[in-house]
Amino acid sequence: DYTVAVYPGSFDPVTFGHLDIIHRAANVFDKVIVAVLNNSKKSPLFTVEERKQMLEEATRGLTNVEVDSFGELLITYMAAKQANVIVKGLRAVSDFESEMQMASLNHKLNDKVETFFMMTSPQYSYLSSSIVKEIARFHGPVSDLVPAEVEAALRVKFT
Ligand code: COD
Repeated sequence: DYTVAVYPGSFDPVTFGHLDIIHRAANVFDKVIVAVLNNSKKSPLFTVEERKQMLEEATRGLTNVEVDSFGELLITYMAAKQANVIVKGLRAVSDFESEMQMASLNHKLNDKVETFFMMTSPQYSYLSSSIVKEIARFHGPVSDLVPAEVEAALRVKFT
């Protein structure tokens, strides 16, 4: 069976924590679609197009990874893509509650869909897009947290 996995998120912006999950998922599943949520309740720093472009650049070497966006229920998007697996990353216990809720709800909406969780690599356990934006806003160093293109894009936003 050919397994298509969707890794959904805001990716505002993509970090080394996200990229670690993408690389590891690409080793396990036949195809990984990184799906950027369009129309988030959060007001994003980067547009969907900007977020997609940064993801595309960062995943260029990965032949079975595709970058896309979606603006509907995840489960609706997955059906259109004929994907049955959702990939999520888990950092701290604090991620667990909402991820558990989403996984259960998505499974209720479509019981063919399974959510697979990957534990963060320890060196990225503290890393989130919000913390990156916070540091960049105050012109702190983010080169260990995000790819160089993202660092440059953050510098532009915050000058
Ligand atoms: N290490 C490991 N994993 C990480 C790290 C890290 N350092 N940083 C982030 N992650 C993981 C997150 O745990 C998450 O799984 C993923 O990467 C994306 O993270 P974010 O922060 O970019 O994205 P979120 O959490 O804002 O994304 C939320 C979704 C877009 C997935 C969710 O809101 C959704 O599915 N919305 C669509 C509408 C829908 O279907 N709603 C009902 C859902 S039940």
